[in-house]
Amino acid sequence: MESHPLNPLTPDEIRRTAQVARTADGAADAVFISISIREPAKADYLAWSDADGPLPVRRGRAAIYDAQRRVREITVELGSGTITEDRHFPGAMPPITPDEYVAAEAAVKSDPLMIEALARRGITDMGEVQIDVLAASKMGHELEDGHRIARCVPYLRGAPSLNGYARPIESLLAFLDLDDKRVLAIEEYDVKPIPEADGEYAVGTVPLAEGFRAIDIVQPDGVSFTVDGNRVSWLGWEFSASLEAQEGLVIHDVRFKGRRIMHRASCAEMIVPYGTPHPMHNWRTYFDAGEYGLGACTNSLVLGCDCVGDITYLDSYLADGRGDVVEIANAICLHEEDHSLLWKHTDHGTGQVESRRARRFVVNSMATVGNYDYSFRWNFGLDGHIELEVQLHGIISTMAHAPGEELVGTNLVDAGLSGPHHQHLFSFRLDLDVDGTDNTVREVEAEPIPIGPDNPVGNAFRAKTTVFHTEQEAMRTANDTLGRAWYVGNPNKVNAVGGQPSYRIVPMHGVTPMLAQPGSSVYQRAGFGRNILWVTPNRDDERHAAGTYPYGTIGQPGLPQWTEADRPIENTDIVCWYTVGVTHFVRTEDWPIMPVARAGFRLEPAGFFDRNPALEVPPSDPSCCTS
Ligand SMILES: [Cu+2]
Repeated sequence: MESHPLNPLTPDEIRRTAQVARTADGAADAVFISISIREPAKADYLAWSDADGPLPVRRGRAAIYDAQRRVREITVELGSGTITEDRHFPGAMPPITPDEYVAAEAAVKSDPLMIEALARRGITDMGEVQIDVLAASKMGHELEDGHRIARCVPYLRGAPSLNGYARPIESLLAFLDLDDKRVLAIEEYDVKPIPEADGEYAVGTVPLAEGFRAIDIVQPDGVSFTVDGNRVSWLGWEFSASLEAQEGLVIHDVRFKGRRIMHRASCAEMIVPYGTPHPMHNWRTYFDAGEYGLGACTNSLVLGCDCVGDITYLDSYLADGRGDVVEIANAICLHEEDHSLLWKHTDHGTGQVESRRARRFVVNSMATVGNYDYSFRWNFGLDGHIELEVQLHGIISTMAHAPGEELVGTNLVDAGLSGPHHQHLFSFRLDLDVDGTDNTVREVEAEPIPIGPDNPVGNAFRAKTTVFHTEQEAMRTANDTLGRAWYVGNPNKVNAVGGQPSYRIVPMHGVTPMLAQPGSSVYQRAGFGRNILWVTPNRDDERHAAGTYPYGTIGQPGLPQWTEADRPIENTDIVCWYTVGVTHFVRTEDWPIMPVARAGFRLEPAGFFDRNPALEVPPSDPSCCTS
């Protein structure tokens, strides 16, 4: 059987891509940033999937950092072993790769300046010190010019098993040249006492409660889905799930009951801007996708812990800096969950009860980026909805305080220890193809009608509808009080009642756009966070919301730059970019480890089906339909 064109590269294909890419001019000694599939153009893919066309040519794409410190993306045609593109990204810097992180931490720990600064604070055992290697941001510091730097901050971990975030060493900062693994300078601000907070949460360090009896999830007749490679079929749904080094979990070619809904969906960038003005913290703005890699930081999931029930896992294959294959076993989990009621009614005349259980299909992967752990979950429902949920786990970033110090932009979690305010803003790139490739987006929100001839008794209200014609009209924020939602429809098709078959994007949880000021560095560099919605015409090379390589960027790359042209977006192949956000005012309950926080959005059919598409769901038990 032929391989599905959207399957990620196999280990052999990764090795072949690396081997051929090395033959490019000046690439023999290059460091590999990532190796992934160069996906077929949508037209070629659809010709294959929907029109019996030929299988698209299989291509790999190697992102490299060459000996002349140039970032390039080399496309390799795998069949012929030829290079078909060698694209340069002038001025771009690569992300911090996992192997580089380890070397960087070691370099800071062995630096004489750092050793001396710590000794002045009474810390002489470097084995007790933890160094976080943090993406540098762009703050106008002289060392940012001409160097690919990281800002590195120390914590007093004590024993290796202890939680270093309990003991930040304020205010000490090392500037590391990531290319040379050399400390360029250290900076010190106000020295503060090292907190003596208890940060432990692991088994054996906290008392455990009793009374928890087992919950077991069983599917005695087996699961209701099948998986072929990366392609999943489940009760009318079909889609592919795979892992990409930068974006993490990618969902492809989503169809329900045979109709196309979305060609591609992924996390196109995320930013974590911190909101305290202290110079030890005011530069902290992490692009966790573009500066670290959500795929590169993905965990192996564990049955019975991360996922419970009858689980199917997909392994993933990425590349390390040498171009060798890295296997992430159990990178993606696939399973069904019971999800309360789907629909129910008790006929008050006859007493007849009809109820149906909801179940949902969950695709989940999880990335640990420094102190945070993000779970990306795509949930599919029997009523045709898709829900994206980001779960935020992990340990807050911490800050130490002197007794009596005024707190600005941060909340205490323990004596002398606080967690600065921050946001997590994730940009989801949604290449929606609702019932076809050409779509139009319209905003719908509630609007009261003034009392008058159209509304004589004052009860009436309407669904105010605004069609977006060009990109700048579609830069929008959420408005929960008006129930604002965005309908993506196919204007070339008509449903049973004369409307456009549509899916609507509905915000879940409150979403606050970026709070950093227009004059700030992060407002420019992570401009996607200014809006909750953006709509652009679909372009293959507009994949990452803040540019492909955000490390050390200046200006406002990505969405703000592309949308300056104010291109038409009506009845064409469009991409919606939705900003999922959490504004995190840290609570004492977030210490020493956070209970899960959630954010996300839903895609709901709205005039896509002519009736409730879940009528056909059978009762789960005979007692669900009795009078
Ligand atoms: Cu947070």
